[in-house]
Parts: sequence; C-alpha cells; structure tokens
Amino acid sequence: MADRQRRLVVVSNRVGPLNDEGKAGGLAVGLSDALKRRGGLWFGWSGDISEEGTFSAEHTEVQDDVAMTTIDMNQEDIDGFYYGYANRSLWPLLHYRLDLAHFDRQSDRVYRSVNQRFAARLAPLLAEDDLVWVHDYHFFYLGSELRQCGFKGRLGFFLHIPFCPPEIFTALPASHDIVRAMLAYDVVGFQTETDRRNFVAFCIRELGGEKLDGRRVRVGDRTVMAQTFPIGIDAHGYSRFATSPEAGEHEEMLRDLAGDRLQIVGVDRMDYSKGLVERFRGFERLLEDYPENRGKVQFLQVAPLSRSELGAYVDLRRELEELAGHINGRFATLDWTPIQIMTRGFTRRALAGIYRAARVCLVTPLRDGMNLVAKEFVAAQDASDPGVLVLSRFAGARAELSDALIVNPYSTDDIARALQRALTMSFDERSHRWERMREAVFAGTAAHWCDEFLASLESFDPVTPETDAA
Ligand code: GDG
Repeated sequence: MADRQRRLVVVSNRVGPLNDEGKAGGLAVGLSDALKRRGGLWFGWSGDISEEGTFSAEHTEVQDDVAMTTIDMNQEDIDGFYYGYANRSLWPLLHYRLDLAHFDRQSDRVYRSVNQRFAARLAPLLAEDDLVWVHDYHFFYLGSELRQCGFKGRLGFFLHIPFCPPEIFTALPASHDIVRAMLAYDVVGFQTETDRRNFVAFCIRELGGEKLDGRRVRVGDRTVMAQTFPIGIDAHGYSRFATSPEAGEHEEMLRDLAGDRLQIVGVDRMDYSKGLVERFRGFERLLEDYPENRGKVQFLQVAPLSRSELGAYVDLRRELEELAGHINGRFATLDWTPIQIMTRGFTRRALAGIYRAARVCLVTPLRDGMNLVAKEFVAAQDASDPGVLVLSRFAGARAELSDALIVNPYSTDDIARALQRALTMSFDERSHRWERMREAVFAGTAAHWCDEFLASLESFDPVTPETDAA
C-alpha cells in the first residue's frame, strides 16, 4: 500500500462546488480546497428534492480528479433529517444553546434512517483500501451504518462545529447512541482541544470509557483516536483573490463610500451562533461611550440568509433589522448612516475586497467551531494598511489567532472597548499583530488540515489494536 496512494472518499451533506464561487458556508470552502489537491470521490446530497421517492436518483459529475456523486432526498427526509434533527436539535445543542434545541422522536427517526440509507448507497461504491472521511453533525451514525454494511476499511470523522460539554450534550435523548456510533470511526477529529476534551469526557463519564494515552480512548471493545485538527483556508489562493480586479472594484467602492470614515465590517451567515445581536449592541455602545466616533466610522454587516425555513432564523433576521433601524434612527445624520446590514451574498472575490477596505473586522460568535472569516480577513490584508481583527474568545480560531483583540462576545462593553482600541491603534501595532496572525494563517492552511487528518487515518492500525497503556 505504501507505494500507492489510497483513494479518498469524502462524505458531507452538501457536495461541491469545486470552483471559487461557493455560497456562504465554511465546510464547502475547506473541503473543496482539500479535494482539489488530492482527487477522489465526494458523496452527499444533491440539494434537490425528489418527489418520486427518496434516494431515487444518483448523479455523478467528474471535475478534474474529483467525482462528485449525489443523491436526491424527498421533502419528508429533508424536514426530519436536515431542518429537524441536524439544525433544530444538534446545531443549537452543540453550540451550547439548550434554550433553542428542540427534540422530537420523529426527526430522530428520520435522521437515523437517512444515515442508514446514505450508508446503503455508499457502501457498494467503496473499496476496502479507500480512506473514507465523513464530515459533520449530519452524519454521526454513518460510520456505524457503513460497518453494518460490511465496510472494514478506514473511517474518519471530522466535526466542523463545537462539541459541547457532557453536561449539555446529555440533554439530547439520543446522546449515548450518537457517541457510541462515533466510536465506529477510527479517527474522530475536532477543531479545538476544548471540543476534543468534551468528547473524551463524555466517553469516560457517560459510557464508562477510559483514556489510553494522549489521543486514544477506549469504550468496551472499541478504541478511537480523538484528535484536534484546526481547519484553515487556502491562504495563498485567498490573498490572490484579494488582489483580483473584482476585489479591487469592491474595495474601491467601499473606500469611496466611506470617504474619511473608518470602515468596520462583519461577514457571517445569518445565524444565532454568530453573536450578531450582541455585536450590534456593542457597536451602539461604542457610539454611546466614545462619541468622537459619531460620523467617523461606518459598520457594514454582510449576513447572507441561511436556513430561513426555521423560526429561530426568521426571528433573528427581524431582530437584527430592527436593531440596525434603532441604531440608525438614534445616531444617523443627513450625511451619515452608522450601520448597514446586507442579506444578499457576495462572490468570494468581492468579499475579499470588502475585507481589504476595512480597518476593523468583527468576528464575535457566541460559539464557533473555527470561523474561517477571521482567517480570510487576515489573508486579505496587505502590509501597507493592515486591518485589526476583533475576535471572540469562543471562536475556535482564537487558539491560533491570539494576536487579534480578543473579546467576550456577550459583553457589550468589551466589544465597544475593543472597537475603540482597534480604531485608534497605531500603524506599528496593527502591522505587528497582523504579521503574526498572517504567519499562523499561512501555516495552518486547508491543505495542512487535510494532510494531517489523512496521515492520522492512514497510520491508524485497525487490525492490531495498540496495546494498552500501563
Ligand atoms: C462551519 C463552522 C467552521 C460568508 N458570506 C458570504 C460567504 N461567506 C463565507 C465566508 C466563509 C464561510 O462563508 C463561512 O465560514 P465560517 O467558518 O465562518 O462559518 P460556518 O459557515 O458556520 O462554517 C465553522 C467551518 O464550518 C469550517 O470547518 O470554521 O466554525 O460553523 O468562507 O467567506 N461566501 C460568499 N458570499 C457571501 O456573502 N461567496
């Protein structure tokens, strides 16, 4: 096997695109960068809803060395699996939002069944020596279902979002089933040490498992490697975006609009995990407590709509639009609009130009697996006028980007103080901080993330489990 590279098979809810123009969403960005380099099979949902019967159609499209195979689902599956269980139960819970989590047995049933049917469709496409890499909270059961179908090869799983502490996760009626199912994988990857520790703590406290060494956990007769692999971006590619003509046009447009004013930006899918309400309040507090900024700064929040079928997301949009209206009503003058929120999406190049026009980027999630916007903002800057990153202590990116101004995203005062500090920071300090963050972003790329994960999966020895630590 050593002289031939094993085929990579990636499974994620959505597949592609491989080109530069993905919609808002961090998973696709990280994965397409990884797959483009290595080639392989990418398997998942087509995004189409079939009325004929679920899982009826299978389509394959080949681009470069990547075959993208997708299947359709019907409305009932999408409702139970995607909107119901994945996004109304698991997403809020894993982001520590027990208050927003809904649990019902119908969506639990559909989620399990979709995982099982995905496995049944994927299994015949697999060869024993493939490296199968499953992604994210949509597919906790997929690995164990593939084992049920007889697949004996290497199975890896990566969780893009946080893994909350066992005290919270145990509220999920199926929490034990889910973590037991995760044990069917050989390598289970997390964004941060905190997430990894939470998973290991669940295995030990709830399932009676034990830690064998720094990375391996055993529960009954299963041993998994639980490891941390912080995801990154294609940093070189991203800095090229930032110097493209399209980025230049957007940068110029925004700089012209701002005139002498300093530009603050935020870029997030519209999601309650991103701390947008608290961020808007922090900006309002800046204008209250540091009135010298009135008329001198403007804040653009790009927030493409996401999961708008769900009530919590509809409520969030209403709240943000009201809050922006309130802030503008309170502070605007005839020639100055303090805050603007845009729910339309931009191309990735246009976004890079927007980052470049900004003096400050606000990345203040209440909880985030990693947060690629923070890394993109850093990669888009250049040495002539680097912007300042204000970053939540609860974003996974904080571990690598400690030279950002770190804030508690729940504290309006903290956000306002960090904004004031960012807006008045000397060029030297901005440059110094940016240089160090730039090094981190260029070291921890998407390619590095992928290589590290696959190296771990390849080196895992499923046949002869390592002997236990004494
Ligand atoms: C999940 C985890 C983890 C945003 N607006 C537009 C647009 N975007 C792009 C950004 C960025 C991506 O979407 C968002 O990625 P994040 O990482 O910030 O957040 P999630 O979507 O929640 O991603 C996260 C990630 O998975 C990867 O593991 O980092 O913690 O929650 O790339 O630039 N893209 C375009 N138009 C927009 O208007 N084209």
